[in-house]
Amino acid sequence: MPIDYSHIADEAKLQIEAVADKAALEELRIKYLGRKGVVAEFMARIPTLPADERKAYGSGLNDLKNKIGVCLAAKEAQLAAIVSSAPDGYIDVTLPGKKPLLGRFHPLTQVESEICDIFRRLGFKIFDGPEVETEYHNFEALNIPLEHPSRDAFDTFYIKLAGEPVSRLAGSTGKLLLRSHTSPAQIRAMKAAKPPVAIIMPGRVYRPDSVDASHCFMFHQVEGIAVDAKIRFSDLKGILIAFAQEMFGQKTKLRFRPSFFPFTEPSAEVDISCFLCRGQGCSVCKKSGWIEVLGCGMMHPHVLKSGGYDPKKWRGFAFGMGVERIAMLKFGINDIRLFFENDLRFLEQF
Ligand code: 2NM
Repeated sequence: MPIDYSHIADEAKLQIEAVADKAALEELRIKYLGRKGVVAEFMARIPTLPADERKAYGSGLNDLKNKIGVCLAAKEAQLAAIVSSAPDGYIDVTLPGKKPLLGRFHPLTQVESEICDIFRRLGFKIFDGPEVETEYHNFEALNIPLEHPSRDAFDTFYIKLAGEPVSRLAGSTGKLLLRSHTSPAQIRAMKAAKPPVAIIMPGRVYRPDSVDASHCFMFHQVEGIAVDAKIRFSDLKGILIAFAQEMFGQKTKLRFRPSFFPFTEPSAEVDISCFLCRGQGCSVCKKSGWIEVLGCGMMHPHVLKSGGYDPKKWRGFAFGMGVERIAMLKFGINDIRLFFENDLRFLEQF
């Protein structure tokens, strides 16, 4: 019975021709012609065959061995020719290319940039501030009184300076802390610029929350302010509607609900109509048709004063949002911890 080894020969030929260096070629030689290689394995079966079949089987195998040998020799000669004819700096453009590993921005960076780009187009300037802040900038300047619960050590990371005990309750001022919102940087920006201004402030903020699917002790905010002589709540609404429609789609509707923040009066929380179910009710909007994404209001006179602006001459609006929350909504992510684990299987999806 003649035995057909041609598919093995074909496969070996393809593999050998694809090789680009001597080491890989040697690996293939061992795979096919080595002591424990493909051919040797077939050879080892010969004694188990009926005597009258051994000859045909053996000569077929010899044929296979020769064919592979010819391919190996041809490739070896080709590789040698490339090396010997290669002048310094020679690049063999016929070699298969290596796919470059493309980097990308972290999904939070992507969303933060998208938010900032929209406000930049609306005329806002981007400012930056320190993450280690003073109690004054983080609280007092923002009209957050000494006895306010957000000043408690359970809600703010205070920084212990050498030799200084950390008290649980922030009774005295003058301590350093990790900013719990980006607003303190806005006070600094106001002090550095004359009104009218329109500023946004992206960055990291810190709060000692227990970590779970929707909380982390560090997260990102984008806050903004606009100050002008006669700016009013309807300007705030217009800016936020324009932002939300750029971010979530032109059909997005906004709902302003009265709320309270120490630094704004009046204050509101803002819901967008659910971009998934268009208000019909789904799991993302918890069947309400609305999703909370922002807080906002008219700047408190105390805050204008802290920024060095005369509240009798100037008014301002302010707003703030969480970048993680918006990224989770946009990408359908259900656990905030995924952003900070740096698992490539997660990151490579964005
Ligand atoms: C919010 C909600 C409402 C806010 C206030 C200020 C500043 F600096 F003017 F005091 N910046 N951002 C603000 C107002 C932030 O986030 C939920």
